[in-house]
Amino acid sequence: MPNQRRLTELPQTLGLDAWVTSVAVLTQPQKIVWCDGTREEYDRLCNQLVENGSFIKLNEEKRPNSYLARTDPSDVARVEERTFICSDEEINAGPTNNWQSPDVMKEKLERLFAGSMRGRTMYVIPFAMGPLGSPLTRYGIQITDSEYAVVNMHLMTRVTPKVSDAIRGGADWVATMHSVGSPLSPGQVDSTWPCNREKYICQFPDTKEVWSFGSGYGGNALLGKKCMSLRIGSVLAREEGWLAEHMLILRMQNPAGERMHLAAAFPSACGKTNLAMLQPSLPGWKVETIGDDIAWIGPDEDGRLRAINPENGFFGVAPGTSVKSNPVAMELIAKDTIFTNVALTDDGDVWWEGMTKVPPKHLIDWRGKFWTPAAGTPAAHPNGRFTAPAANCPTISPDWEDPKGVALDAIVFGGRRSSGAPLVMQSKSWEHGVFLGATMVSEQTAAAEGTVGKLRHDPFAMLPFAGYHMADYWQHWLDMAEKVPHLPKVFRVNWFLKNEDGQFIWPGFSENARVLRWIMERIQGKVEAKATEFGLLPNLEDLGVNELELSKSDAAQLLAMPKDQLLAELDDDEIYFRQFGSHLPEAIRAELDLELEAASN
Ligand code: OXD
Ligand code: MN
Repeated sequence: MPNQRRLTELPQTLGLDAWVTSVAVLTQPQKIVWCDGTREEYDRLCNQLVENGSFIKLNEEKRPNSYLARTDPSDVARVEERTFICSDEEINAGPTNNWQSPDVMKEKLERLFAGSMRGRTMYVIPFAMGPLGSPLTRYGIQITDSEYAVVNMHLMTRVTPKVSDAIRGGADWVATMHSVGSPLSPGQVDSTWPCNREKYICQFPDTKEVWSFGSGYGGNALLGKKCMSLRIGSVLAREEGWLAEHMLILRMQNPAGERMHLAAAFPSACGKTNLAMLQPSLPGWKVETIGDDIAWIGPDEDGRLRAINPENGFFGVAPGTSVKSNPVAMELIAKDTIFTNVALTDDGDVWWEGMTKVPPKHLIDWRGKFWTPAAGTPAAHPNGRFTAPAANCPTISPDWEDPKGVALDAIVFGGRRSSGAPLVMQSKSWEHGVFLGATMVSEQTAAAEGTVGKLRHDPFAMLPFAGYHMADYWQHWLDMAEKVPHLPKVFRVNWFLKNEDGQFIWPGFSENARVLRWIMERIQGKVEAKATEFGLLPNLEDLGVNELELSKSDAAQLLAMPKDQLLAELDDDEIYFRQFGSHLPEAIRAELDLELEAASN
């Protein structure tokens, strides 16, 4: 390789091939491989990962074509503290993002990337987010020195040379580069999970670039997902008049064959995958899965919002997934799956907390250590994951790759709240719906580094993913009212209410179908709701609560909104909103004032 040179020109100006060369000049890999997305390539890289000890091939009879990876214990989740929005102007990143000036950050990154791929292969992955041919689909290129990232990108995106051909032919693209930051000197034995203690996940929204350094895990390393589809995606969406959202998409069908489509935003690890694959407890009702994590939503010619899932697979949280909580996911991951940071059984299969009531007598835990139930530590990491192709999902909708997407009837917001937020509520209006999204609060989970269980504001479940000023993002949502005559109805749900004994009140999982049925019947005008100043509530009988074994007091708590708690939360929202200054949309301020007044009376 020639000597290193600074990357002064933008990828899109340089052109794809010259950019790839310039990255190689900087990072000094041993060789460059252009990925073709074929099965042969996937198998070859998986075999290579097995050979160097990074992958364990699972028992072919129990879990065909599947692998287990164990990360370095310091590289187990998204690193929000190390994630930066490097917009030209600091104000455009807004107060909820880490910001650094693009010039300063690029200088720092160039130093880190210099020689960072020595002794490794540099892969160039041409990928599409969205089905090829959809007007909503966008192209990206990921450069990476991680075979683990390549095979996961194979499952999560559409990797094809058609994308590089289209880019060379002038199509727009997002340039993303990734290095685990662990160069190899000649003869050095590689670690099974190369990474670097120093990590940077940097988005450059003005130039549509992503630079990710030091981590090999999930959203830090699979750059089509959070970095491109949400952080850069939200910026593209704002510029072009659409929405890039942290939402699942599903279709629900009633026994009469009538359908509704909904997109639902929940923070990471709050059950989006379970809801997307719901098996309704209600006879004759059916759910089809369209996506479980990201929705790209745009107006159509009929004045409606339509959504596509830009991903090609599922990167789901394994712990807690079981035949009871998500039988569909259990079938999905029965083959062709990459597991990360879960436990290995004696017969070469996987296990995690919650998969079975009684754990196996011994296991190898996610750190590779001998484990028994007496260990006192989880056998699987709480953010252990499975990566599986969407096409293997038994409930995948026949229309999930429809280039037009599906027309949305409902938008749902949800969080993990033990009290204060009722099981379900409909917004009073679009503006009130945006207010409900903006005031989302949820208990933190293991999907990101931080204190699990701590309540945090997570507006629209986009706190870690909005690529620009959060309050401007709310305004963009509000502006949809002028562009889209037939907007979806907006709802907020909370499956996680607990009673005084700390027990979950709502049975959840398949019984969540009762809430979706109510949402559908509201949209169809089939059921009444109780109007309150804070939103529209169901009548318990319309949820069929009497068919569940709930105590009277538990049932009453499902829809409780104690005014003192409401007031305290609204006061907290008011303080939270202060950081947005003059960017806070007037409509949001007005909704807050209305609720504050109502709660004080
Ligand atoms: C995810 C996340 O991986 O939100 O989807 O962390
Ligand atoms: Mn997510």
